[in-house]
Amino acid sequence: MTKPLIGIVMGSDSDLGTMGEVAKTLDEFGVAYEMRIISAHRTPNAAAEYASEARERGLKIIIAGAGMSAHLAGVLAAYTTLPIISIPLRNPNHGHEALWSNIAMPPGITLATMPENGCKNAALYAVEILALADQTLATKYNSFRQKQSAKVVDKDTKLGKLGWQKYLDS
Ligand code: RP5
Repeated sequence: MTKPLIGIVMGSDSDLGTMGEVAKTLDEFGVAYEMRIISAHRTPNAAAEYASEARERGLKIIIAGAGMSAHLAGVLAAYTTLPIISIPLRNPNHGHEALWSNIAMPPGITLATMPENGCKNAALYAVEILALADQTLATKYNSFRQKQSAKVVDKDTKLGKLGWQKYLDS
Protein backbone atom coordinates (compact mmCIF):
# COMPACT_ATOMS: atom_id res chain seq x y z
CA MET A 1 0.00 0.00 0.00
CA THR A 2 1.28 3.49 -0.86
CA LYS A 3 2.24 5.61 2.13
CA PRO A 4 -0.20 8.49 2.58
CA LEU A 5 1.17 11.98 1.93
CA ILE A 6 -2.01 13.83 2.86
CA GLY A 7 -4.05 13.57 6.02
CA ILE A 8 -7.71 14.39 5.46
CA VAL A 9 -9.28 15.14 8.84
CA MET A 10 -12.86 16.12 9.61
CA GLY A 11 -14.63 17.02 12.80
CA SER A 12 -17.57 14.64 12.41
CA ASP A 13 -18.94 11.92 10.18
CA SER A 14 -21.61 14.47 9.27
CA ASP A 15 -18.82 16.23 7.31
CA LEU A 16 -17.97 13.15 5.26
CA GLY A 17 -20.47 13.74 2.47
CA THR A 18 -18.79 17.09 1.75
CA MET A 19 -15.20 16.09 2.55
CA GLY A 20 -15.41 13.08 0.23
CA GLU A 21 -14.74 15.54 -2.61
CA VAL A 22 -11.21 16.05 -1.26
CA ALA A 23 -10.51 12.32 -1.53
CA LYS A 24 -12.16 12.08 -4.94
CA THR A 25 -9.97 14.88 -6.31
CA LEU A 26 -6.77 13.44 -4.82
CA ASP A 27 -7.72 10.07 -6.36
CA GLU A 28 -7.85 11.74 -9.78
CA PHE A 29 -4.20 12.76 -9.33
CA GLY A 30 -3.11 9.47 -7.77
CA VAL A 31 -2.09 11.15 -4.50
CA ALA A 32 -2.19 8.83 -1.49
CA TYR A 33 -4.10 9.99 1.59
CA GLU A 34 -5.58 8.78 4.83
CA MET A 35 -8.88 9.92 6.33
CA ARG A 36 -9.73 10.49 9.99
CA ILE A 37 -12.62 11.79 12.06
CA ILE A 38 -11.11 13.81 14.90
CA SER A 39 -12.88 16.53 16.82
CA ALA A 40 -11.04 19.49 18.32
CA HIS A 41 -13.74 19.67 20.99
CA ARG A 42 -14.91 16.09 21.50
CA THR A 43 -11.56 14.28 21.06
CA PRO A 44 -8.98 17.00 21.74
CA ASN A 45 -6.26 14.53 22.81
CA ALA A 46 -6.59 12.67 19.51
CA ALA A 47 -6.26 15.98 17.63
CA ALA A 48 -3.06 16.83 19.51
CA GLU A 49 -1.63 13.33 19.03
CA TYR A 50 -2.49 13.15 15.32
CA ALA A 51 -0.91 16.50 14.49
CA SER A 52 2.13 15.95 16.72
CA GLU A 53 2.97 12.65 15.00
CA ALA A 54 1.97 13.58 11.44
CA ARG A 55 5.38 14.72 10.21
CA GLU A 56 7.33 11.73 11.52
CA ARG A 57 4.70 9.40 10.03
CA GLY A 58 5.52 10.87 6.61
CA LEU A 59 2.54 13.12 6.00
CA LYS A 60 3.36 16.29 4.03
CA ILE A 61 0.10 18.24 4.32
CA ILE A 62 -3.05 18.05 6.44
CA ILE A 63 -6.40 19.06 4.97
CA ALA A 64 -8.86 19.74 7.76
CA GLY A 65 -12.59 20.41 7.44
CA ALA A 66 -14.99 21.35 10.21
CA GLY A 67 -18.19 23.28 10.63
CA MET A 68 -19.80 25.49 13.26
CA SER A 69 -17.10 27.08 15.46
CA ALA A 70 -14.54 25.03 13.48
CA HIS A 71 -11.44 24.97 15.69
CA LEU A 72 -10.09 21.74 14.22
CA ALA A 73 -7.68 23.17 11.63
CA GLY A 74 -6.31 25.74 14.07
CA VAL A 75 -5.78 23.18 16.81
CA LEU A 76 -3.99 20.82 14.40
CA ALA A 77 -1.81 23.77 13.27
CA ALA A 78 -0.86 24.41 16.88
CA TYR A 79 0.62 20.90 17.14
CA THR A 80 2.51 20.60 13.85
CA THR A 81 4.71 22.61 11.51
CA LEU A 82 3.23 20.86 8.46
CA PRO A 83 1.11 23.07 6.19
CA ILE A 84 -2.57 22.89 7.13
CA ILE A 85 -5.20 23.56 4.48
CA SER A 86 -8.48 24.32 6.15
CA ILE A 87 -11.98 24.01 4.73
CA PRO A 88 -14.70 25.89 6.59
CA LEU A 89 -17.79 23.74 6.22
CA ARG A 90 -21.22 25.31 5.89
CA ASN A 91 -23.94 24.17 8.27
CA PRO A 92 -27.48 24.91 7.08
CA ASN A 93 -28.47 26.17 10.55
CA HIS A 94 -25.51 28.53 10.88
CA GLY A 95 -23.95 31.49 9.09
CA HIS A 96 -20.29 31.94 8.28
CA GLU A 97 -18.83 31.18 11.71
CA ALA A 98 -16.54 28.43 10.42
CA LEU A 99 -15.07 30.74 7.78
CA TRP A 100 -14.59 33.63 10.21
CA SER A 101 -12.90 31.42 12.78
CA ASN A 102 -10.54 29.96 10.16
CA ILE A 103 -9.43 33.32 8.77
CA ALA A 104 -8.93 34.85 12.21
CA MET A 105 -5.78 32.94 13.14
CA PRO A 106 -3.33 34.72 15.44
CA PRO A 107 -0.01 35.77 13.85
CA GLY A 108 2.52 32.94 14.10
CA ILE A 109 0.18 29.97 13.56
CA THR A 110 -0.89 29.60 9.94
CA LEU A 111 -3.79 28.12 8.00
CA ALA A 112 -4.36 28.18 4.26
CA THR A 113 -8.11 28.69 4.36
CA MET A 114 -10.15 27.68 1.35
CA PRO A 115 -13.63 28.93 0.40
CA GLU A 116 -16.55 27.50 2.38
CA ASN A 117 -16.99 23.84 1.36
CA GLY A 118 -14.01 24.36 -1.00
CA CYS A 119 -13.01 20.70 -0.97
CA LYS A 120 -11.92 20.50 -4.58
CA ASN A 121 -9.71 23.58 -4.26
CA ALA A 122 -8.21 22.24 -1.03
CA ALA A 123 -7.14 19.06 -2.83
CA LEU A 124 -5.83 21.01 -5.83
CA TYR A 125 -3.84 23.31 -3.55
CA ALA A 126 -2.30 20.26 -1.89
CA VAL A 127 -1.42 18.88 -5.32
CA GLU A 128 0.24 22.20 -6.22
CA ILE A 129 2.39 22.03 -3.06
CA LEU A 130 3.41 18.40 -3.65
CA ALA A 131 4.09 19.14 -7.33
CA LEU A 132 6.85 21.58 -6.33
CA ALA A 133 9.01 18.52 -5.67
CA ASP A 134 7.36 15.97 -7.97
CA GLN A 135 7.70 16.48 -11.73
CA THR A 136 5.28 13.67 -12.63
CA LEU A 137 2.59 15.26 -10.50
CA ALA A 138 3.42 18.72 -11.91
CA THR A 139 2.90 17.36 -15.45
CA LYS A 140 -0.44 15.81 -14.46
CA TYR A 141 -1.55 19.06 -12.84
CA ASN A 142 -0.54 21.06 -15.89
CA SER A 143 -2.55 18.76 -18.12
CA PHE A 144 -5.59 19.15 -15.81
CA ARG A 145 -5.31 22.94 -16.12
CA GLN A 146 -5.01 22.75 -19.91
CA LYS A 147 -8.08 20.50 -20.20
CA GLN A 148 -9.99 22.85 -17.92
CA SER A 149 -9.11 25.82 -20.16
CA ALA A 150 -10.02 23.87 -23.30
CA LYS A 151 -13.51 23.22 -21.90
CA VAL A 152 -14.11 26.95 -21.46
CA VAL A 153 -12.87 27.67 -24.99
CA ASP A 154 -15.24 24.97 -26.35
CA LYS A 155 -18.16 26.56 -24.48
CA ASP A 156 -17.26 30.00 -25.82
CA THR A 157 -17.09 28.63 -29.39
CA LYS A 158 -20.48 26.92 -28.92
CA LEU A 159 -22.00 30.16 -27.59
CA GLY A 160 -20.68 32.01 -30.65
CA LYS A 161 -22.19 29.41 -32.97
CA LEU A 162 -25.59 28.95 -31.32
CA GLY A 163 -26.28 32.29 -29.63
CA TRP A 164 -27.30 32.48 -25.99
CA GLN A 165 -30.89 31.24 -26.32
CA LYS A 166 -30.14 28.09 -28.33
CA TYR A 167 -27.14 27.49 -26.05
CA LEU A 168 -29.43 27.46 -23.01
CA ASP A 169 -31.94 25.17 -24.80
CA SER A 170 -29.22 22.74 -25.95
C1 RP5 B 1 -18.18 20.35 13.92
O1 RP5 B 1 -19.50 20.38 14.32
C2 RP5 B 1 -18.11 19.24 12.91
O2 RP5 B 1 -17.04 19.45 12.03
C3 RP5 B 1 -19.44 19.32 12.21
O3 RP5 B 1 -19.36 20.11 11.04
C4 RP5 B 1 -20.33 20.01 13.24
C5 RP5 B 1 -21.47 19.16 13.73
O4 RP5 B 1 -21.00 17.92 14.19
P1 RP5 B 1 -22.04 16.74 14.52
O5 RP5 B 1 -22.93 17.24 15.63
O6 RP5 B 1 -22.82 16.49 13.25
O7 RP5 B 1 -21.22 15.56 14.91
O8 RP5 B 1 -17.32 20.12 14.98
